[in-house]
Amino acid sequence: LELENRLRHALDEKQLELFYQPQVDTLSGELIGMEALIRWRQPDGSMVPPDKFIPIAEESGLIVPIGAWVLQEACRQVQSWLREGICRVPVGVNLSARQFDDAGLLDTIKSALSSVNLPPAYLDLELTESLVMRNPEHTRSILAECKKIGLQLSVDDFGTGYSSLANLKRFPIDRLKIDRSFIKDIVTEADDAAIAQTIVAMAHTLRLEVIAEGVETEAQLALLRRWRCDAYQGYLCSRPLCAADMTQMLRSLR
Ligand code: G
Ligand code: G
Ligand code: MN
Ligand code: NA
Repeated sequence: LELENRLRHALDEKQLELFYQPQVDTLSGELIGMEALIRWRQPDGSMVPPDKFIPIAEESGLIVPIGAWVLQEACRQVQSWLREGICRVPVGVNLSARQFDDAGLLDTIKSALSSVNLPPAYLDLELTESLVMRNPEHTRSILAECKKIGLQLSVDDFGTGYSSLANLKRFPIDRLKIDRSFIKDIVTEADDAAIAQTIVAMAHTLRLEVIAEGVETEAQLALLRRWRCDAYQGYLCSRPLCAADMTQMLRSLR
């Protein structure tokens, strides 16, 4: 409860901040997108990692106003990069189940976009596999609305749930993100390599784009290239960067 009160305060006191992690094409190395990741900067400068406070935000319902802030801030930042002419890629925003069940979600998204006049294709919603499968009919109708608006849709942490790709195909999604637990040992474990390679091949059969998460080494990247995995995200390219550092990176790419 203590942490919950401090978290409520954090939102009002502007202690929350978004970091951005680049997503790059495996073959060309070109930037194709980025993921927004929330951080809580304490008054003393220390950072609380999201796994410490997102669960509390979810239980308390604070994730709804926090998530609305994340959508708003990500849209504002990308629009500012667009105006400067240094960014032409979408930003991925993570959504929790609780936000998905909130009747105001679509209005929140639309107003985040329209308040800064951001074209919807620059916003990529990241939904976990378990969120999608939890209430398939509800999910399908919301996702259909999202596609009608023109948003991008990604399935995050793919492989950790129990759904098959065939099941996912019934939803209007654009891309899969292979969970980093499957990428971690692809160089040394033949089984993990087989699973990851199969996910890439099946996703392509279903015309989904594939992003590998948690890529840390050149050897992992070499395998992903061989399998024609479209893009990756991970420390090999960059850690999540604060907005100022991301701005510098974008300027250096121009
Ligand atoms: O940034 P980090 O690598 O520590 O992220 C840890 C977890 O926190 C990730 O699983 C990510 O999905 C989650 N997370 C980060 N930012 C957000 C956010 O804005 N909203 C939600 N719901 N989860 C987030
Ligand atoms: O939303 P998701 O659960 O996919 O969150 C991404 C998480 O993965 C963030 O906490 C981010 O900091 C972390 N991450 C990103 N790249 C790497 C990486 O190369 N290695 C590891 N171990 N973690 C990573
Ligand atoms: Mn994510
Ligand atoms: Na993930």
